[in-house]
Amino acid sequence: MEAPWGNLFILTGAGLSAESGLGTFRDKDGLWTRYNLGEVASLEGYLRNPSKVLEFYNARRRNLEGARANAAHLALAQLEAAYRSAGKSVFICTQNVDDLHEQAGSQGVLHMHGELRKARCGACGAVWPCQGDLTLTQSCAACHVTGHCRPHIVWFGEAPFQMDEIALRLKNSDLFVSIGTSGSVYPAAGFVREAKSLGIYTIEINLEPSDNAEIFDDAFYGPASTAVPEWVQTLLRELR
Ligand code: BJW
Repeated sequence: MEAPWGNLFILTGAGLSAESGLGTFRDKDGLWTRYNLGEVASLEGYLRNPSKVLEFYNARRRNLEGARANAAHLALAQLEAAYRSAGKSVFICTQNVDDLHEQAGSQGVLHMHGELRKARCGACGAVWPCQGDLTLTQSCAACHVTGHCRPHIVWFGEAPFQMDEIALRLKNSDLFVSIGTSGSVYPAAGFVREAKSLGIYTIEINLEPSDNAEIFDDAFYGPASTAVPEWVQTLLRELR
């Protein structure tokens, strides 16, 4: 396939951060093998037992404290900087709620499923940075209502963030790359089909074939910390 590309749309998932010690959702030791996703990742679960849901995300936030961007995050940031200098663009749309892309130096990352280090008021919608634990006794700094603080996370049944911006970026890209995602959660899992229908070349980089593997034009399988830097080096060589 003709390269180098002009505008890259990169979709990332839990597999990208797995080697930073954050774990995935659906692998054999994944979060959903230990927790009931309906209980901890839905509005209904939160309304039934808010303390349990806040504690689930408080523990995840604490776990994030020691996490460092790995070679895959760093390679994507390097790719973005090189593309920018060459007048091209790399857009990262992540399903991840960690901040490892930002830690690696990527700019303008879109977190379609929210961010662990932000909280939101369920009453007025105000969003603020959140480093420590969220509790039910906290009140919102904007509307002063107590007991409605929640993590700034997109739960099942809720609309992912900035879908219009995502659609626009996808339409304007000429290469779609999916990294470290099982392709089982929509709407993100549908992006590859959308890209194909727009005539965009598609690549998957994952530990193993995802649920959508047969749709991609090309694929590289292996741990993200080696597969992503190798792929990035190929693109950087083509750029020179
Ligand atoms: C490695 C690796 C290494 C490991 N190197 N790789 C029926 C049909 C279609 C849709 C639906 C349906 N029923 C319900 C729906 C909709 C629903 C949905 O998709 N459900 C499915 C379960 C079927 N979706 C929603 O409800 C979404 N909202 C929605 O659709 O609203 C309607 C709407 C759409 C558009 C516009 C307006 C309105 C919301 C989804 C919210 C997802 N939330 C979660 C949890 C919150 C965040 C958190 O707590 O952290 O987001 S679920 C969880 O899954 C998390 C992730 O972002 C998401 C995706 O998971 P991901 O990243 O793919 O992780 P894994 O574990 O699944 O895969 C990891 C992969 O990495 C594996 O393949 C490994 O092999 C690989 N890997 N180690 C490289 N070292």
